[in-house]
Amino acid sequence: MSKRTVKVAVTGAAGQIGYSLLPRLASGEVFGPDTNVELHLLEITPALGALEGVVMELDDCAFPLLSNVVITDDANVAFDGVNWALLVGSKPRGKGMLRGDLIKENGPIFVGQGQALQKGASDIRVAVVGNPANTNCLIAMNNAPDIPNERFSALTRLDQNRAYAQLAQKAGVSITDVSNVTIWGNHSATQYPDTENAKINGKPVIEVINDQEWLQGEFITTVQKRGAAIINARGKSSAASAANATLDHVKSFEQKTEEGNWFSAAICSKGHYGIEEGLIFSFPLVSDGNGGYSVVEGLSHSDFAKEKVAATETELKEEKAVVADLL
Ligand code: NAX
Repeated sequence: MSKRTVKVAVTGAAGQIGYSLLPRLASGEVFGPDTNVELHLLEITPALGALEGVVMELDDCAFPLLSNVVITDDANVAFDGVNWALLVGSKPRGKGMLRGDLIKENGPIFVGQGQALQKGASDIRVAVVGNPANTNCLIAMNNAPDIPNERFSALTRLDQNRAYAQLAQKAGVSITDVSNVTIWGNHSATQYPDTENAKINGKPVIEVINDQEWLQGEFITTVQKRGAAIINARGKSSAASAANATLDHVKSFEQKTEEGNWFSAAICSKGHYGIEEGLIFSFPLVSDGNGGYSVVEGLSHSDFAKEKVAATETELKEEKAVVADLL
């Protein structure tokens, strides 16, 4: 029987996240041993030489499932017929640059790419990693009217994974003992990593880590500011962990969610939990394993949580206002 082929576009493929992401995509770990992977790699023209070097390394990995690699500086070529588009490429935040400046710099990239995404396969799904991820996703989604809104998502999985690691370390348990952590809102310092609804070995987190001050203080700020801490320590932003989270994100949408658990990703709000419709907001999600997913409803929020969720929603509304002319 011939294998099916999944076509995956990766933008910013010559960057540091791309370098960690591509070999793992090509290895088959995401789509399984019965699926070939065709990579469509997009870069800006000056980076195409470096990208050729990365492709030489992919060749030298001799991955049995990697059926073809396309490299291009044209988004229309990159997204032609793809089933997944991973939008990683964007300009990094320069020294002294404000978040608003970054949004304005990167926004136009996602206008052109949004239009080109409409060349994708009829089942195309889009995951935005490049920052500011939620708002870039909002721009791409609004410039791709032919693609249903629910096919767009932005990455908050790195935040979720960071939260799992912090909780497991604090409680002295393994990662697999932690479940049901939610990241609400924006992939930024206003995100709200929610432990009120999370569990450790099936028990509410507060019963295992009996330290409300830590859960509402240091834990949240550690997760919110982890990206900056890594830049301080490493001199470069997170790459291996960001690539890993991107793969986890795709797997979570591809596979049926484990009974009773959920995962976090930013998707187009339909008004769940009172969040403004149309914002790209991170929610707890379950996937049916057939391309469909839904928001987990009915989770409770304390006054503390409500305030945090409102703050990250406010930030997303402000970001939306900055890019209003691109939507
Ligand atoms: P790099 O600067 O190493 O790579 C970015 C690549 O994108 C470069 O090779 C550049 O040439 C390319 N690029 C720029 N404009 C492009 C365009 N119009 N079309 C195609 N490619 C283009 O950054 P890297 O460390 O790989 O990070 C990529 C993005 O991920 C950044 O925006 C970064 O802020 C963001 N991150 C997002 C995270 C998340 O959890 N959502 C976490 C990690 C990371 O900070």
